[in-house]
Amino acid sequence: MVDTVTTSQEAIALEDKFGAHNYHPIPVVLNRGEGVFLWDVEGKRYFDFLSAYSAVNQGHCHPQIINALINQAKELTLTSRAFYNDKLGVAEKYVCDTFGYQKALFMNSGAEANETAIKLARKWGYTKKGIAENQAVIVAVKKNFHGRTTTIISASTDPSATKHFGPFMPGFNIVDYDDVSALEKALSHPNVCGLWIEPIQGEAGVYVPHDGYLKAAEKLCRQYNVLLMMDEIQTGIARTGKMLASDHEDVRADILILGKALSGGVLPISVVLADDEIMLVIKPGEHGSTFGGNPLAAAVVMAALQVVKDEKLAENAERLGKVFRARMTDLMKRTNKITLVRGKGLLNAIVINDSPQSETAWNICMSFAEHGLLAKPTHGNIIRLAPPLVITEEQIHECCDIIEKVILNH
Ligand code: IF1
Repeated sequence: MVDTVTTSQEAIALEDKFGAHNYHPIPVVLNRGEGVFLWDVEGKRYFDFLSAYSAVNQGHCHPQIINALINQAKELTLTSRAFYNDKLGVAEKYVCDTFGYQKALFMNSGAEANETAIKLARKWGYTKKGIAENQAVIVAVKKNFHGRTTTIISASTDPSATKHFGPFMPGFNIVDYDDVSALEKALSHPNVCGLWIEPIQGEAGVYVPHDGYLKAAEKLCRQYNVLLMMDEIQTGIARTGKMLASDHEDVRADILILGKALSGGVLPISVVLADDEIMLVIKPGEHGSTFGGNPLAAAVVMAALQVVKDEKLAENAERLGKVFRARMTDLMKRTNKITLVRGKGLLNAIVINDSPQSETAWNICMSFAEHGLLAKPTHGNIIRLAPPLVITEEQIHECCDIIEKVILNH
């Protein structure tokens, strides 16, 4: 008999006793999601202003995505890549046509997609750029977040991601983000095969680089024959008001890395996109994963992306992001609690006027939850505010009213 929980306290106690303590969640226990809303086990309704870290851009349990999942799940869920299936090629064409690349390599988590990008860039460096074996260097930037594997954290500058997890993978040179001269210096080194960046740094607190930074990075990569590896796992799939955040500067990555909302939050699906000259350096048997490109994921990813297109979610994010930031900017004038609001589309954050070590942002998020809105601080005093992209203007104002009420009374 499977135990069920009937109260939040029971659920929290079970996780505390039997689960690893690798998170410190806001103490709400959710059991239903629909669109922009989540409900807890006591039946309280919340606006979701985290969107599972931008994985449910299409809204929770979108019926078209769920139906694609159910219908495929009744037919075939997994064959492994030892054999072909009738969905993978169709999904590969769909994502290649959607984002304008020649080849797709499906994986599962975002971290796996980044690991795939690292292997692609390195092997391209050795076989195409002529870098000496095991000498390839990937340039990354400070305050990056690309996942939790030991190779990925080898490029991290966040002590909470790296302390006591060494030794680390060599072959990364870390430079300041949003600094073109630092890029020029680093990319000119002949052993550099890739530049690995996020177009907006999500975990760092929705740090938006200066206009022109991405375009300058693309130009320097072309100049020094370096692959631009763009991690759009959090910023992609319409979140920032364009299908890709790179689209705001008309930048085309050599290796495009996607995840999260690629499945609408229904399954772990990630994909790496590149053209033949890069993607074909990996030969049969050199890379893959048991579930990568499974027919269930293939069916889901096409439904999830079709929803983004049909419902014009990028346009909605662009328009309502401006409405949201205008409300927050207005709020900022009436309180000293917020020192900054920043973001693009519906990926935004407010910076709370207190030290990162303080409990202020956490307490504000606890108060948000009491008022029916779920959000969580990132790096202490920054609160990321990122609702599903299906939100309406009326709901944006309702949520801004909640944020305003909490901040002004805090
Ligand atoms: C956690 C952060 C966000 C990502 C970017 C790759 C990945 C992520 C730009 C890895 C994942 C998630 C991971 C999750 C919390 C969340 C997060 F706080 F960790 F940093 F969103 F900002 N590139 N981000 O944002 O993808 O392997 O998780 O599928 O680890 O706590 P993944």
